[in-house]
Parts: sequence; C-alpha cells; structure tokens
Amino acid sequence: MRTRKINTNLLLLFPFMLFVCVLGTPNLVSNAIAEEFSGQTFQDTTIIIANQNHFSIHNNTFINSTLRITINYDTDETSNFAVSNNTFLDGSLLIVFGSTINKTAIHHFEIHGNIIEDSVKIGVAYCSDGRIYNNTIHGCEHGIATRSAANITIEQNSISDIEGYGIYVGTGPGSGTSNVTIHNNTVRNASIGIGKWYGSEERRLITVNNNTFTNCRSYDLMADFPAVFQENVLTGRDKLVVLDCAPLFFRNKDRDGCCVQPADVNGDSKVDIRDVSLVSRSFGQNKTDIIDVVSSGMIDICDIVFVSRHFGIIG
Ligand SMILES: [Ca+2]
Repeated sequence: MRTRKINTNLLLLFPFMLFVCVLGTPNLVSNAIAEEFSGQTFQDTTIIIANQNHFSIHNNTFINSTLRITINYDTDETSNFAVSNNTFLDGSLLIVFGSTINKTAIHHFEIHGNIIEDSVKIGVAYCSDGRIYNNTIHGCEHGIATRSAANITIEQNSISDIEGYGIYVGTGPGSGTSNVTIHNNTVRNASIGIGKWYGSEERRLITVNNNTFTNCRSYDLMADFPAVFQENVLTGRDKLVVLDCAPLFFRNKDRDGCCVQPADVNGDSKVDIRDVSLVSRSFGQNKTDIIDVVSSGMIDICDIVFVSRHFGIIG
C-alpha cells in the first residue's frame, strides 16, 4: 500500500471508532461504535473499518488515501452503512471487501453521491445487498468494479475518461456474482465500457439496461459474460463485441437511434430465418466478419445458438 502515515484528523476520530487501523500499524484501535464519520480530510492514509454496523461515512475528502470497509474474520459482520458525498482525489480508492466464503458477511450498504477523481476506483467484492448510485468517477483506473457480489444495483453513475473498464463484473475463486442490475449509468471514454474483466466463476441474473456507453477506445460493450443487455446506447455496432453464447440483446441502439442487434446479421433490424440461414451456411468456415456473431474467428455452433436464441426479436 502506498501509505503508512496517520494524520492528525484521523487521530481525532479514534475515540469514536470501534476499529480503525492504519496499514502498517497492526495494533487495533478499539473504542465506541462509529455512528458518524464526516467532514474530515485524509491525506496519504489508509483507513480500514471493520466489524461495524449502522454507520455513515459522508462529506469527507480523501487525498491519495484508501477507505477500505471490511471484516476481520469470515464469521464477522459489517452491515447497514452508507458512504456518501465524499470526494476521493489523487490516487484514492474506495473499496468494500468482505469474506471470500460468506458473501453476506458484508451486507446492506449504499455508496452514493461521491466524486472519485484521478484515483483508482469504487470496488465492491464478496458482499451483498448494495446500491451504488449517483457517483461521479473521472480520470480513474477503473470506474465501478464488482467481484463475487450478490444483489447489487449500480445506477445513475457518471463514469468518464477511464484507463481500464468503466464497469466490470468480476468473480473470485470459488465465488460467483449474481443478481446485479446495472442501469441508467453513463460511461464515456473508457478502454472498455463494460465487461467481465476477470474471474471464471458463474455470473447469473445480470441485467444491463438503459445505460449509455460511448466513445470507448476498444469496445463500449464487451459481452463476455451471461447477461441481458437491453435498451442501451452505444457509439455504434463496431463498438460491441460478443464473446459468450449466453448474452441476450433487446432494443439496443447506437447514438443515431439505429438498431444494434448482434444476432441481426443481414441488417434489417429483426432476427429471423434469414439470419439463422446466413450463419448456418457459413458453418465451419473461418470468418471474422459480422456473421461470426460470437467472435472466435470461426462460425460454429455457438454462433448458431446465439442467433437462434434471438429468433423473433425486433430491434
Ligand atoms: Ca435480420
């Protein structure tokens, strides 16, 4: 970690916090339960908050600092908290990181109204029942990162000028991600607007709808995980890549309002027997064009299954 130093503001907080420690200082500071943590400025500091319930962290400024909300042991609990209206600047990181074997050890939280600027990301991992909304993330390594989380809503965030992923749906060893709703977000100028990025565990019940992903440098939308992608706006068809058979697409459009439907290979804005036929006739061929709907360089059963699953969809 980048910092080892505790500043004077943090010292003032010690009497009010059950557990705040600065990385590199193994001794725990234990006192009253932190019910409110606000109006402070932290610089070059790592703050770890664990095993607390019913607290709020709001209106603070973090400069080159990490705020990590976690637990000490898998049997512990951190719950019912909000991180809101803080400003994270210059290499800062906001992360919620729970138990790798018990996703409900951290549960029921909200992260909203924060500004993350020139920093790392908002990350939530191994946790459940969270809502991440109305945050502004600009000039960061990633936007909003999830890993092995359940029952998470990501909505109305504005994410721009991102080095890596605007939003990613990751997993960790032995623990999948489920029931994540990503909607009404704006992601602009990331390398990839949305994708899974890493982890090979199961992703299920992922819904991505009514977002705007534009001007991303590689892809606005990398459909490399099972999800329903519905009514999103992309820069254009060429900024969408499908790498998994399972995603479903409904009524996504480009900025001009034109249909972006990867299963529509003949470009008539509907998926019917013509599309199935076009893909089937190329079965076994090496192709890298639009017929290769699930991009692999070859027309195989995955492409036919993908188009067939969209049969009858208009738009
Ligand atoms: Ca068609």
